Amino acid sequence: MGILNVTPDSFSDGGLWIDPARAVEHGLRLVERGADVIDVGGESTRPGARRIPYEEELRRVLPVVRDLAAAGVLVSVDTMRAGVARAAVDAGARVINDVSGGRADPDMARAAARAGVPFVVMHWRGHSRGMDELASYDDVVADVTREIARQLDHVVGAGVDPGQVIVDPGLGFAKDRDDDWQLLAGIDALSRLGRPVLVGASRKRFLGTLLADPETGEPRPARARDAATAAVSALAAARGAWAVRVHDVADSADAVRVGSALRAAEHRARARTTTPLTTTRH
Ligand code: PMM
Repeated sequence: MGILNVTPDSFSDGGLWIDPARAVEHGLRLVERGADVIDVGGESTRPGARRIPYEEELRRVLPVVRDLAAAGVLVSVDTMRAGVARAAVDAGARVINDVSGGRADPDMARAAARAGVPFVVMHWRGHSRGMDELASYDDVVADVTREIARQLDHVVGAGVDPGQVIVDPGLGFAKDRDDDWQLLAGIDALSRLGRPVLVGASRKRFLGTLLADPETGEPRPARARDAATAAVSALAAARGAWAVRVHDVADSADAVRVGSALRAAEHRARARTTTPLTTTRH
């Protein structure tokens, strides 16, 4: 899943694609580089970000969704607003990606149900301005899995087909960096909810901290975190993630192939060890 932030202030690509024509061009480039889905968002969710007006979000997102969909691209809309999701689906979006998992807007689950498209339910505890204070867990993997399961029940209760739900641990959203690593190590627990898992690690803080300058302790700048992002993509695919949401698509597309090949080899090896040692041939 290629990221297309049509925002002036996203943490790593803010301002680059605010012009709709350039945004569409970039989306098409990401498809050429191997993206299966382009995730178009008009509102930054970086830590501390303020919300933008509804009309502004619509104005940013709709022309880009419309043009990419018309070009045959599978478009996902990254929004917490039911109205934006509805308008984007009318304009051709085929996935709704709500970082709040239906919690920010009480109409979202119903809108997703009516739209009948895949719906990403991400783990979320609150809006960006105060989310860092909400990063408190007893056992982050168990707590996040339980909270997503509760949200899954909620959206299914509102009419969403459970077969259309994709779950996402929400790396960096009300998580500290150890939480992010724990959640990556715990993808299996999330997979046991029986839904495809989406992982969004691209250029996030926990990678910047991991790669900090050894002399100064300065985190690695966001745009120099793509190799680490690709490494996470390989590991996520090896652990059975359904998709990774990334800025730099080409390297992650290769990395996902590496991870998937490893996973397939592991399955074959397991199948061999569980096959009876002696077989009778007729
Ligand atoms: N992260 C961001 C935005 N949208 N959607 C999903 N499903 N999962 C994520 O982890 C996620 C998201 C923030 O990152 P960005 O500002 O680089 O887009």
